[in-house]
Amino acid sequence: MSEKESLHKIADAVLDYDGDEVVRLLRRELAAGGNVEDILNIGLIEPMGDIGDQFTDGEIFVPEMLMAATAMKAGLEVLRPILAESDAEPMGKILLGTVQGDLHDIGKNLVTMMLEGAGFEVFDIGVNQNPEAFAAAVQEHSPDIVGLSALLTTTMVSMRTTTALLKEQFPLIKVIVGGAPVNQQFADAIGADGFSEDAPGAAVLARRFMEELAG
Ligand code: B1M
Repeated sequence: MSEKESLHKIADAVLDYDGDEVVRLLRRELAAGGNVEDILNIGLIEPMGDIGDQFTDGEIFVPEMLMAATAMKAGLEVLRPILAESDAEPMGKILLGTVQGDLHDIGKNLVTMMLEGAGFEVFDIGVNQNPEAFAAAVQEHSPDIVGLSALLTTTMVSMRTTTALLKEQFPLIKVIVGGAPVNQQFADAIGADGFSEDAPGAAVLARRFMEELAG
């Protein structure tokens, strides 16, 4: 079987909502020396796009979307130690969360892993966090950067209120936003310092901000 075929088998297992099979195939792929980035992109992220399309087309409903997410997350947990591997001195502290009204956390979890891999100490406060919860967590952990994730067009408004509150209470803090409906234009409009469309990009952006903060 070619590497491409074996990666598509992982994707098929996500589409079959079969987390055990995802984990089994993924471990086999890693043992065979498979490329981690390809495993992530082709085996785990691509099928979630297909799941979204099936949901849009009315072929599946929320329970199926949740089962696919559970299978994908099982695979992500196998990759976590590899993605988060870092020998570097802590680069800085970053606080991450999904904004109020939004329960999507796979993208945020991926951002967490990439940031850990880039040498950041990450405080992940979870999903459905209101602006006050972000502000309280900043007070508690004193991060250099705050990252906000949103997957719904309806929760982007919470990104705006959270950014506004953080900027009012902590003017020096850098705010990064991301998630499928978010773009640079929106980030600029709400006064965020940065936007990244994916997890590796968020790590690059965060490193750049740390260099700027170091002066
Ligand atoms: Co939801 N859902 N969902 N869902 N869901 C979407 C987002 C949707 C596009 C599906 C669709 O209609 N095609 C749609 C949103 C439409 C819109 O607003 N435009 C949608 C909907 C409508 C809903 C509900 C409203 C459905 C309902 O109840 N009728 C409901 C809302 C619940 C709520 O949040 N209040 C809902 C529920 C769910 C589940 C709970 C069942 C489940 C989430 C499980 C979980 O996360 N634990 C789920 C899922 C799985 C999806 C899809 C299928 C997959 C999302 C995903 O994990 N993608 C999604 C369809 C899609 O995305 N095509 C969909 C993989 C992940 C790696 O990508 O999260 O985009 P993503 O993260 C990327 C980037 O966006 C970026 O980096 C990551 C990759 O490197 N990124 C950042 C993310 N955060 C970042 C932060 C950064 C930087 C980059 O800096 C801080």
